[in-house]
Amino acid sequence: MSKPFKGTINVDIRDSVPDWAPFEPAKAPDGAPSVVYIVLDDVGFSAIGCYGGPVETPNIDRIAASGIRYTQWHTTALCSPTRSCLLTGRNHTRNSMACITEAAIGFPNASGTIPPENGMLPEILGELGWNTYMTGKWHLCPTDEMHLASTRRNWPTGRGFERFYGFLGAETNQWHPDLVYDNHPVDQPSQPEDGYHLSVDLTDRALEFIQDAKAVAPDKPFFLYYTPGACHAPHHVPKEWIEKYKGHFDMGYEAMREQTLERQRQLGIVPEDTQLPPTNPIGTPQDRKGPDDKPFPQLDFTRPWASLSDDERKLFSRMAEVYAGFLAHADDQIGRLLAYLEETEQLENTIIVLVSDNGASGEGGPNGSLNENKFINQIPDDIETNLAMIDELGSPKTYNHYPNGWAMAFNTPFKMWKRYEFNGGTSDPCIISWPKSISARGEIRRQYHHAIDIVPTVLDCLGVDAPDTIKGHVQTNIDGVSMRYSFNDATAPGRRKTQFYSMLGSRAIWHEGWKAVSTHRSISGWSHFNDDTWELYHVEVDLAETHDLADEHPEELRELINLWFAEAGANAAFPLDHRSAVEILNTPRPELTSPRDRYLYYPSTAPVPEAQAVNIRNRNYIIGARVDIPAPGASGVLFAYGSHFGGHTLYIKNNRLHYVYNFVGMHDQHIIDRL
Ligand SMILES: [Ca+2]
Repeated sequence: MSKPFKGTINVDIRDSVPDWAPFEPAKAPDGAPSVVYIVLDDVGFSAIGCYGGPVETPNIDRIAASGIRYTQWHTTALCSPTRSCLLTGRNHTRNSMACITEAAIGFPNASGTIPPENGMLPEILGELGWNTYMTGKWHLCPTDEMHLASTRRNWPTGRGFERFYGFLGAETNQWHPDLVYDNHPVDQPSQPEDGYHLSVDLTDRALEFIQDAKAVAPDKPFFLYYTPGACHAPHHVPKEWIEKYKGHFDMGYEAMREQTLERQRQLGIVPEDTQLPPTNPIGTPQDRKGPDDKPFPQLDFTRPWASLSDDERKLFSRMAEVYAGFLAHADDQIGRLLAYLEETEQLENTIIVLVSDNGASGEGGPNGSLNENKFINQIPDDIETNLAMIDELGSPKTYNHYPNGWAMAFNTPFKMWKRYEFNGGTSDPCIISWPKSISARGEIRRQYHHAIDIVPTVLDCLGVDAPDTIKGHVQTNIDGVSMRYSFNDATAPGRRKTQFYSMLGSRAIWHEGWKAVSTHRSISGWSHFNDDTWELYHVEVDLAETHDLADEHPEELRELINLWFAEAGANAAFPLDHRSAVEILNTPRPELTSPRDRYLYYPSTAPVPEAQAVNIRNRNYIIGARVDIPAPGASGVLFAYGSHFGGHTLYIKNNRLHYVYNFVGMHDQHIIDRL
């Protein structure tokens, strides 16, 4: 609420007394800390060093060494939903983010539009005197609002960020990203051959944003939301980072899981007696079918390492090396951020929260891929073609993802991966450091918490109450609880009692150390939710969900399932959507303009995103271009859509008109005609 004017107003200013208080922007209290969120993508529980992983992450480990890390911290099983929790403190379904924004449906639980009544941390802190910056992945804007004719209500600048540099969607090419600066797309500042990589660019901008304001107001604190594309696919990284890991994964994913578990035991990340669940814990296409004889999709089947050919092992190992290099490179960029904060003596009073947004990703399927567009179009990757490209993996020539066996390994000791409500989808690293106030150094915390608890934790640390209204919108209650009680007390009883989970047909409920979880295969189209098989685990002592107690405790299981329905109802979780990816992505959605027969594009305008661009699939079309050719020998592109990995283009070269149709990067149809 604005303050009342307490001056005196008369006809003549000389007889009047000013009062600036109602007009001044808020100032943060003296000595208020800055806040940095570092949100890694699809990194899962056990890739990074301080969680026992095989990837060297000295900078992330340094954050852990100067603070605490949680071993029972959780997320939703996908990107947008978790990010909505991290910024609002509400459950994903209450944020209308039951799934990713691309999967929006016309229901309150999954519209892809976070209600303004669920205010975001930057909206709160910006009004209280913090600068608010974001660099990286947003993924909280519906697809039909990611263009220049759109309202910016769901862009970062529409939700409280004063400055933004990054990308709006789920993923982007790390060598050639779809960059947006504040409210419009921009070209990348340099090319890969000149050393460009998105993780570096995002870090440059983060430092620039902070320094720009510090030059003017050195004591003004900031909130930085730093969300690199790493390590979501495509796994892109300079080759020297990949080479560091040459040979490190030759033992295969099952063996790597054993090694990681051993390190986790030594570090105290998991109890000594933790056992590994089997590979393919919910079945395989050979031994399991859904209701109505629906098949178990191939995507979520892991091929045993022993069954692979030598060539396959070579290729799969390289894919893990690329991923490891990508993560190590991201860690190096985090190091630049830390070095800046240290040099400028800000590190001591900055609250750093580092998390992964969900478990490691199984989207590469059993064999991995060199071009995700093939996978999306259900075209199997061909091992010989991929092997021929092995030295190019991670370069601008690939759009790659590792096989799901590595997702299993990077989620050690858990079952399954991203999309699933087993701990492999939802149990993630959470590291918090604030040297000025957290006295613990490198300690482990075992209290059970969730992404919704981060906003209340930050507000608690800053001494800020969540506002009743934000820009006139009466605020809803926050679901999360503050984790601050556990900062300096490893043995404090946990303050979270219950947490419900729901993602793409997979469901779970955690309550006071026990967890019920359905084995419903995600995006299966199986339906019959009332016939789901539920398993029961005492996760307080069985983190890896290896001893199903459903038969021993049927009444307790029934109570937990009932609690799931109660929580799901309270959190507006229905309807459940577990249709196939194709059905979900093709759901009719509102469009600003309806499809037309004629699209007119002008030179020198901004790129038009795919969802709004002319759709030439499965139809005849004519491309006409009115061109002035000033002199013989002119060349250049008239129209281009897509990239190296799929698309089409019309251009002039050597006095000839060329048209290329590039089907998912594999079949070039090339027509040449005279001008
Ligand atoms: Ca993610």
